[in-house]
Amino acid sequence: MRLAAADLGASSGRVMAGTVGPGVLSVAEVHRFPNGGVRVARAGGSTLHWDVLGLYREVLTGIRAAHRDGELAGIGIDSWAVDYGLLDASGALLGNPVNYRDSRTAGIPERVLETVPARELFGITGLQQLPFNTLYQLLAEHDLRSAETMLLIPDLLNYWLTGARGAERTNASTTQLYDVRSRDWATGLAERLGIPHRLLPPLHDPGTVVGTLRPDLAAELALPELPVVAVGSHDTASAVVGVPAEPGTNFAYISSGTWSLVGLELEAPELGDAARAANFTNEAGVDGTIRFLRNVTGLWVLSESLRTWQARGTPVPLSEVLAQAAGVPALSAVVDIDAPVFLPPGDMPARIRQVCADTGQRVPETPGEIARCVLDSLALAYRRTVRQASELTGRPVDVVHVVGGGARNELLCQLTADACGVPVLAGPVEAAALGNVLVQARALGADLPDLAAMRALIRATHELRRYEPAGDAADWAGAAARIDPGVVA
Ligand code: LFR
Repeated sequence: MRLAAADLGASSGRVMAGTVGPGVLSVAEVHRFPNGGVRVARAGGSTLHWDVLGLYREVLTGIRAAHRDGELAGIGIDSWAVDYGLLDASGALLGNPVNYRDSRTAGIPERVLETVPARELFGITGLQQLPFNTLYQLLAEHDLRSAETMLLIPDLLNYWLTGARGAERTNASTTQLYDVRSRDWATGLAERLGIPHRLLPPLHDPGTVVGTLRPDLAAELALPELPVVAVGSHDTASAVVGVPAEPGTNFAYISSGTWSLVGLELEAPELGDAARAANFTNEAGVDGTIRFLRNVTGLWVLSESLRTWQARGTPVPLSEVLAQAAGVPALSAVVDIDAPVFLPPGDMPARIRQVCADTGQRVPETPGEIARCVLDSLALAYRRTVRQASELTGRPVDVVHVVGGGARNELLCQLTADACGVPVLAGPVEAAALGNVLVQARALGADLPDLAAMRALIRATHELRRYEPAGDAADWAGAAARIDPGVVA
């Protein structure tokens, strides 16, 4: 069975052609395109948007390209979470979707917490506090009166493909308007905060066929009226499907890309005070699982650094930066990579230097030193998060699976093993696309009864790379104490 999987990340999107059959699983990229924020002026400032029409066009180009090389049986889209388009009563898009790194929600979380205390909000939604949660973004809208429906990005693209509107559960669970226990919209919460619940469309599970390509669109693209399947439409949910863990192992995962999503797969949400205080989230996974994880600022800081050097007219290729970083002594300077200062786009090398100077450390200067600081700091954040996840749930972690683009970064994988003190199994790089095609394949009749079967197929068809922990654990404990003196190693 051939399937088109569109996987849209914050920095790039791609359409992959996937093949699934007994003992067969592969994905091949047929179309890749850049993505990112587009800043435009408004009265008194500017807003950071996405180019959602451009993304739709690229997805169509990719689907056509995938079909050209062999009959497709279905289409599935996953993307980053939380962002959305608003439709009016006629189904027309109202305004251009705003990028979650825009600052429009400044001050809003604090206001919400005055109405709904943090403990209550977490008790309902199980969600981490991030300034860009959909709830906060909706409250930053100037006017919701003309809006009839809110569609998260993959649901919006599915709507344009099929004409069918709905909300796929894994992504809906990132809105902070979803009740993680009842698995329904938290309509009471929405009403209390002044968000009309008509905005929240009917929910469906990953694996639902949402519709078929609109006849006029199919004709325009010279495609059959293919089924469009709601996959784990949150990219992280698809990536977690793609974590090739052996049944019965105590594993943590890191879905490593623009963000690093670090956590465990649970059967039920963990809604205790300690989880809330540690800012863990309980996002819905495929097949009723819970993604108990924390957002660690990921390779974003490195990609923004590369962008800064490029803009300065001193571009350095990633491979060269990483080679230089490997030669820099370990843990010379570390930062709390999750600090809010690293969230908005901008000159990351300058911010890193500033933080290192402020904390009395050796200030990294060269691209290699900056990159080393980022990678050491990421590994340190992984160490902290894996330990916290284990403590909060009482589950040991014996292995860390790294999936996504970061699985290619050998230095980072080794540092992750060293910092966490357990082996790292790296790969597949294409976990999100694989999770996307596996859920589609099952919806369209493939014999993949559960996550275990899907993961077994990944293990049988993809090679993983193993990194054993090395070095002195005390060095990591010391570095942890450097950025957070409250931490007891
Ligand atoms: C990763 C991701 C994260 C989400 C962030 C913002 O691509 O989807 O899971 O917290 O992007 O949407």
